[in-house]
Amino acid sequence: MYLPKEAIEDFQYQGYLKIDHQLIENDHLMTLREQYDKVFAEQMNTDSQGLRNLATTEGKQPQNPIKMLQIMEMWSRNEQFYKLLFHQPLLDIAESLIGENIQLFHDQSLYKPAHIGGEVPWHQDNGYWRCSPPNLVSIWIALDNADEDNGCMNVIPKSHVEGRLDHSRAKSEGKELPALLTTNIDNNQAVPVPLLAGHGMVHHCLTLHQTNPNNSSRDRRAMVIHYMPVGTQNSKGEILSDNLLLRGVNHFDAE
Ligand SMILES: O=C(O)CCC(=O)C(=O)O
Repeated sequence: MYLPKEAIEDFQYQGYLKIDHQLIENDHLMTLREQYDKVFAEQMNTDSQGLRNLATTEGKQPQNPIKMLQIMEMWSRNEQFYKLLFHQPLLDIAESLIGENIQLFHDQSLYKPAHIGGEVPWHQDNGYWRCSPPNLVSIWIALDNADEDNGCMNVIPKSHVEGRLDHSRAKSEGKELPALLTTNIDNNQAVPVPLLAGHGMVHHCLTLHQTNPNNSSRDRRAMVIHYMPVGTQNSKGEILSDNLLLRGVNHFDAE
């Protein structure tokens, strides 16, 4: 289902949009949760670099109980997450916002376990990526109900119009978090975006957003897919011609 004109205008104005319909039906959701847990279990049992704890500070901290867990490129690890890239309700939203020729920038799972889930500080995605033109969009999908108690998304409406801000290494109790960037902002304007499981929200790559720690007794499993229009360049000015084509045509594909 393509987004109606009013929803597209709302996204363009606010820099984010809470999708008003369920994106992942219940049976599909159960399968995704099962496979999500399977990938995490596989990664925890190997020495691979696949699983990162973004809450780990610089220097050895073996006792660090806080966990903001991330696995990149879920699509390359599990067939269900590969199929999710082509899930029509998601691609229809992406097409409504960035046009018919869509490539994957990347995907990631972001897991805040109950009681010990760490935060993700304020940032713009393009503070990390530095892509141009900055027209990428991300669909954040709740696999569990996500609310203010277990770390739903918070956004600063209209922040995407101010361009890319300077980011620096985030810190926790004075120590740097090597995997996380942040930017100084006044969060009085922050708006929480609670979502039921199977629902999603979309944000622009310049929209400021953040998630709080999960001190609740409920897990918060989420999946994010970052989409880019064909022709997007990386920070070195190179066209990302090889990224997976999800819909439409890639005029830059050399093959
Ligand atoms: O899921 C989270 O906790 C953070 C999400 C985020 O930063 C993103 O989707 O870009």
